[in-house]
Amino acid sequence: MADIECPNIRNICILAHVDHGKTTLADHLIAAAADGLVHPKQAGRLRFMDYLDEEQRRAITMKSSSVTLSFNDIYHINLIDSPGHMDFCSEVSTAARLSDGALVLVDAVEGVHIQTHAVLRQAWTERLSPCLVLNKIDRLISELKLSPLEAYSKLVRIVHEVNGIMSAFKSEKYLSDVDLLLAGPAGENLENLELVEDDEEDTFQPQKGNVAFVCALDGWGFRINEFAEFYVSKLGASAAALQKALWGPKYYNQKTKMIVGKKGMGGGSKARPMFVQFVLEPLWQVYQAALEPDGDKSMLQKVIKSFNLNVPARELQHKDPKVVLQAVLSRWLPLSDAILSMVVKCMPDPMRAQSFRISRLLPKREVSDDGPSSNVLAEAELVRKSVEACDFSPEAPCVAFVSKMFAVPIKMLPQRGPNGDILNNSTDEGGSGESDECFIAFARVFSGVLFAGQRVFVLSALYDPLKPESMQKHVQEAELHSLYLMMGQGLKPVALAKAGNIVAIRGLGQHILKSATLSSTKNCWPFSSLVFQVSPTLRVAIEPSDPTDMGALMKGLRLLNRADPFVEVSVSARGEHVLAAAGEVHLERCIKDLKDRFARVSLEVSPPLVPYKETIQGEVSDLLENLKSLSGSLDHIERKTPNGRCCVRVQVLKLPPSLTKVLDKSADLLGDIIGGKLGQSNKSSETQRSGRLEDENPIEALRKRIMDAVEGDILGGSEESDKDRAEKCKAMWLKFLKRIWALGPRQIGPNILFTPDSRGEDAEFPVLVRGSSHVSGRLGFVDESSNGGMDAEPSSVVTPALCREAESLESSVISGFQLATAAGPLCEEPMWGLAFVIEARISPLEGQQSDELETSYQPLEQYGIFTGQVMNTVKDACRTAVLQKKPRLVEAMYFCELNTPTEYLGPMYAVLARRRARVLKEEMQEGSSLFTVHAYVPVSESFGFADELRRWTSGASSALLVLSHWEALPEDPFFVPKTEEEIEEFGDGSSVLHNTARKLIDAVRRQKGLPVEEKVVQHATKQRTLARKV
Ligand SMILES: Nc1nc2c(ncn2[C@@H]2O[C@H](COP(=O)(O)OP(=O)(O)OP(=O)(O)O)[C@@H](O)[C@H]2O)c(=O)[nH]1
Ligand SMILES: [Mg+2]
Repeated sequence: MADIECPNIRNICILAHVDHGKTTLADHLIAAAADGLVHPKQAGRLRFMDYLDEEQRRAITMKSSSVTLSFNDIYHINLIDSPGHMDFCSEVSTAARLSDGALVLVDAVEGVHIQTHAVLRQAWTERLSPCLVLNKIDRLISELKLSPLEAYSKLVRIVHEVNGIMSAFKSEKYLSDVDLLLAGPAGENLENLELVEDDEEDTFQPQKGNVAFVCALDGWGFRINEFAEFYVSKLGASAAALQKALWGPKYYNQKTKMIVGKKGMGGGSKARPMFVQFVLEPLWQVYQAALEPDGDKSMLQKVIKSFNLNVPARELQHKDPKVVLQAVLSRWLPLSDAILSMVVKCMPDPMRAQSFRISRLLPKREVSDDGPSSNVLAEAELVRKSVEACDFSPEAPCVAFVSKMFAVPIKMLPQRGPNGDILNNSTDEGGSGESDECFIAFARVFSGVLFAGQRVFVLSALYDPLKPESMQKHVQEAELHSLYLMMGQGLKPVALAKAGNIVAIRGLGQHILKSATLSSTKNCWPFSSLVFQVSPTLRVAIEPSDPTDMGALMKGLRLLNRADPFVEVSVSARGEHVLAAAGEVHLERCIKDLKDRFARVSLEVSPPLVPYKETIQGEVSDLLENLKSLSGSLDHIERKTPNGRCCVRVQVLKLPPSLTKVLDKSADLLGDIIGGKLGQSNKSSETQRSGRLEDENPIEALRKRIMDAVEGDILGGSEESDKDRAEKCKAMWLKFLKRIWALGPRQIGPNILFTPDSRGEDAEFPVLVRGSSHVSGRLGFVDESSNGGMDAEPSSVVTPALCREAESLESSVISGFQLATAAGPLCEEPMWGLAFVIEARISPLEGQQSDELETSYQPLEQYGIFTGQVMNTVKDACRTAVLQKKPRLVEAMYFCELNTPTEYLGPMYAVLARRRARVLKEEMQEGSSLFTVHAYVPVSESFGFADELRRWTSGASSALLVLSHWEALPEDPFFVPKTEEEIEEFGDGSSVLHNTARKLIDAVRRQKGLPVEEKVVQHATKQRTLARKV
């Protein structure tokens, strides 16, 4: 590796939707370009990169892994195969970070799918140079039986669709660039506008050579370049002209021997584009000749002769026509040559790639470079420059990025070092010697040279070289034990790795949990964090079957947490060990790993812990009614503290749904704003360069989103005639936004506590706990400084002491609200999208009890208890208020994409119906018998969904699930038939009702150990008394 020049290195990954053929393609590349790892005969069937048992068993890739190829003896290609299943999409992020180019595969029959979108976005965000590979061309011929012309239009459509996706990303960037310029200081912008690149050209163009047409299963493939060269002598045109003409509406006029447009063909009906005539038709002929019983076998001989192919007679005379076909095609159009020459030609070497990936990898930091830190900054800038240049000289600062850690059994490690010396693998880095697993870092060197035995700094993503306190927390020193080249599962020891290479590093197991930056100097910024497209949502509780194995389980969970970049291990509030995975397949693999490798004990796994929320019924159109009742203060719950000194009145109403969504989505940002981490006035001129409004002034952006949400919901939902009402309603809401006291639960949730209206009076409880619109202030809805404005209470019983007491009770009211929103009345799940107005009033102590003797010490002693009482009363009142306002259960929904052949539509719909799914759209895929169906499926119904679907459709349907949104069940969980009609329809309630909401609530309550109202005997017949007759 050491003697390969940087310009001859390529780091690439293969990305695609699940099952589009990534691993099959990798097999062929490995068979052709990695010495003896895969025999050419096995290529395409071995699935070399799927070396885990679980991957072979399920036939899907679950992790990304790399292999080093050498092409034409000069190029050194690091190839990373990635998984396509949604559950493992974090592995796509880790693969993309280490690569410079991406081969994006699309199944020519199935076309673009959700994961295709996701991987294209990943490639775009990581600034990879993509090439398109249209795979499974053979299926167009032998399965769909399309004519060459039909196949051509299908391929054109796919290329067009993929380009459409890319151009959407580009225009997003274009718009944000323009925004940025327009937001800058006035005057100088307009002329700069021309600098913004409006790249209208399609990303993928077969004429440019970045699109390949392949059949990975049979090992053939081509770009139009190969055909262009072949036809030079036959058609008498230059290769460059043919290259341009072999795609798109270009025709060859046989008479004039000219390349012409459609018009030039003079309306001849047999005219077909050159790609069809010169590329697809010969291919189709070869297929027909080989596969059809009466095929013209001389056609094969013709191909063999004209291309001078060396096909052994043994293979040509094989009985299986497929073998014959493969023998000819894989020699005529070798797959690995087509792909690897495309990689070498269209993908950048590390030096060029790093020069434009730098802004994503190490974004420029805006810090003033004066004072004592200027040395640090100067060196950090030097490091950045050397990453940008991919400086691989030994003197350059050494920087590498570890994108994930993975576990390898120690016995699998190579026994000998790079020079043939025997390695001592048992001396493992402290701590993990207790297990048989060793942790290896999957990394890329971006600058300098990394060598075994080197000492480096390990910087976590939060490290800041300018903050001394960061030095202790976010940086560690480590020694690199050994370096390896990865050959799929195999590791090949190397002494050093230069910038621009992908390596595996041993010796960091104790220092890195998931990802990190390695650097030879502390004066270096950490690389930007990886972007994951989903978060782990499927949670289960785990415990050992034998309680004495608890220690082993804890150790196992620790190891699993290290070995899997995406799993989350935590301890729940009730002390359970909770494992969160991305989906069922991922979860199953984690449990298997725990049982067989990391913990090695038998485990009990709970049914999935499905998260729910609780809300109340209400439509956007009801909002105005809600608001009216609020000011009339009729519709409230009143509770008193046990000591009778405080009276709490609570009203609850539903927030506009879009507002709830905005609050939920911006939880992190809200946390920062409310916690005071983000100030109001960070709109300085330097930060304006960094990007859109979001980055520039997040508070402003959030405020705008909140206003838009309120406005959109209220005005959007109302009819033309209701415009007046809607306007009024909007004005009222905007007023309410000035009264936000707190959010809950955990200070950031999607529920709001409004400050009470101070106008109401109450003789018995004269002093109001007013609260403050603190959150409104932080969000900029009111001026924080002008907040307050408390005028003295007029009444004579109100003493300053009492006012102070009321003030000190504010935190109790907030705590009560937080507790209530964290655990609703239905099944103690968090509340969702509710607004509370809590009016807590206290009465003077003396007024009531001044005659009594205890008065003198009561205030002191009662003080602590009183705050607790207020808190509990507020909590109870809030929960009761929700119960009174038609409570509803909210469940999480998956967006589901299904693909089914027409004949299995029936069973598929049956499965969907059983799972309470809601179908959004169904679409026949053009030119095939496949239906694509989009639906929402509740998370609670999704377990075993894919398996059931497979069973009922004999494996012909596939489904992919992505977490989508929260949705309230319209059903009333407490519904009992009352009117005559209802009783007629549903029975009198004594027989089992089909109440899904109630069933779900009871299941959660049972899981949490809460009381459940159950009738155990449902159809009891009168029991006989068995009198004992003696
Ligand atoms: N007919 C045909 N089948 C193919 C072709 N390429 C791959 N396949 C089949 O498609 C299936 C999936 O192939 P894989 O290579 O495992 O797909 P993958 O993209 O690696 O799948 P994941 O890693 O699970 O996302 C296998 O059954 C292959 O045999 C092809 O060119 N033509
Ligand atoms: Mg695969």
